[in-house]
Amino acid sequence: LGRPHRLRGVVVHGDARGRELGFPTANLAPDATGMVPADGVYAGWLRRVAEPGGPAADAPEVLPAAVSIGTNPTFAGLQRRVEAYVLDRTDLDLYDDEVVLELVDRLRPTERFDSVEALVEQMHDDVARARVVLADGPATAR
Ligand code: FMN
Repeated sequence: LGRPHRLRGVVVHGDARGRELGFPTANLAPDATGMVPADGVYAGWLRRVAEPGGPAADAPEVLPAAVSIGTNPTFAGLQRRVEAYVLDRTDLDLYDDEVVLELVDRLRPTERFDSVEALVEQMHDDVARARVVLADGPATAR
């Protein structure tokens, strides 16, 4: 992607389906600022902004994530969503937090799967690839 795309927004409630799939996601409010790139699945970093409206650089936590941008066609969704699964963190509660997503690499286009099982299988693969992309850690001075 060259320079990483950045998106910023408040985490809102999605359809609460992600938890059932084994991949709970933080859904960004639809008015998230920043240029929303093409639909697809991305590897990136999620930063919790310490102070609402404050600088993202102050984020105490930088967490690796697999990010989905799209209408969730497998579930016949209509709204375009930006949602992030923080790797290995099924315990995380980010609701109402302001976060910044830094997209590092695009893994694939969004697809409509014929079954939930097929989607979940693909998500496991996405997570494995995101891990490889993010293995070197976040760039520090940006
Ligand atoms: N949904 C699709 O319909 N097609 C996809 O190709 C797709 N890829 C995804 C890849 C990842 C890594 C993640 C985290 C989500 C993906 N999704 C995809 C979105 C899921 O359908 C969505 O996270 C799930 O339905 C939960 O939605 P909810 O947070 O609104 O409950």
